[in-house]
Amino acid sequence: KKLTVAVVGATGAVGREMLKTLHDRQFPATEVRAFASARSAGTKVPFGDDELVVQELKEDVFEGIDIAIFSAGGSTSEKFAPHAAHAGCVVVDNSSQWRMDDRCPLVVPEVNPEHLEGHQGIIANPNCSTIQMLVALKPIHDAVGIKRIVVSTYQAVSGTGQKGLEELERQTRDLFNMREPENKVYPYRIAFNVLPHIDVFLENDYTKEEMKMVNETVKIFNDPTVKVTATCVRVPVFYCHSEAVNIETHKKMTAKECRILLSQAPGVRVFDNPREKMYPMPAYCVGDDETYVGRIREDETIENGLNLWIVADNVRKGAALNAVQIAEELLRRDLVRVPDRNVFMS
Ligand code: A2P
Ligand code: 11C
Repeated sequence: KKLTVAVVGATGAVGREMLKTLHDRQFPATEVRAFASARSAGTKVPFGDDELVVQELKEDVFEGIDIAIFSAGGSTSEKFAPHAAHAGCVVVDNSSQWRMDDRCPLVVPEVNPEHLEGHQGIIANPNCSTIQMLVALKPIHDAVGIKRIVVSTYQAVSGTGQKGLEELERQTRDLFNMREPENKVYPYRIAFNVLPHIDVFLENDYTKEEMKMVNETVKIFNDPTVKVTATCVRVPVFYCHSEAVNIETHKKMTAKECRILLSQAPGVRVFDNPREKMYPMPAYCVGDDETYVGRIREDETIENGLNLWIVADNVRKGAALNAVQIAEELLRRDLVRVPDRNVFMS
């Protein structure tokens, strides 16, 4: 059966990984098309052993496309996703544009795949920091109920896309060559530095990235009683976000019980043996699909609490892989269709 898939933003850091993920997982597409801005039209991007010619994204390109996976920024999604849905093409969107829209399910396949039922044409892929945290916390929430989450992140520059990767590389080179590094992407130097600032500051003095973790968690868990507070930090690492997570639960769970529970959880790999110096680190998790969890300890300052250290490849599970898994789940559930093509056109 014919199945045409598009990657929008195919020249970007996430878009390239999406093409690689579709190929590696042998996604059953009969045709894959690559789109980006007019700047890249006619250039080529790798797809397995082949190359795809990049086409310019326009409003009328979606006719005949069944699924479009977007990773081209919020404004591109805002403008083009409704046209895709209008053409009967189901959108899986990696930007923050549609995440909190009531019409759009926000899905991590290991956590809330059932939210895909009844979708109206646009499905949102959560923020990378939220995805890896919830893959690890969902089994704990189901077992003992999570009351409160306190999270601090250590986020890689690839979260900013290709330009973030280039900035860290260039600044590192400049410093080694005794040149003053220029800040083009971040407000301050990222090489050999740490920035407690991701995305824009909001009225409440939190950043947008921090509030994404708060609001997306409530929507994905479908549980307004879960309290989340976050500090999001950019570190000079190319790939993989790390998170120090403290949770308070309704019922007691020991560290040992947590290790056993998570070792059976989908998408999770427990990597935790202090005596053997085993704990997850970005340099060793790059390119992997799993969310790694280590440093599992009981919080000795409260009755029912745990500390965890969670690491995952932000470009893979945090973006490309999660989006492709959503597409796979849509196929499995026979949901590759748009019931009403006008929902997003007003
Ligand atoms: P292009 O390379 O043509 O600019 P990253 O997050 O790594 O910076 O990648 C962003 C992706 O989004 C790129 O593929 C980029 O294409 C694409 N993109 C940015 N703006 C647009 C637009 N207006 N229309 C289509 N694609 C866009
Ligand atoms: C970062 N988490 O690491 C961001 C990237 O809302 O999709 C993804 C931003 C988003 O900078």
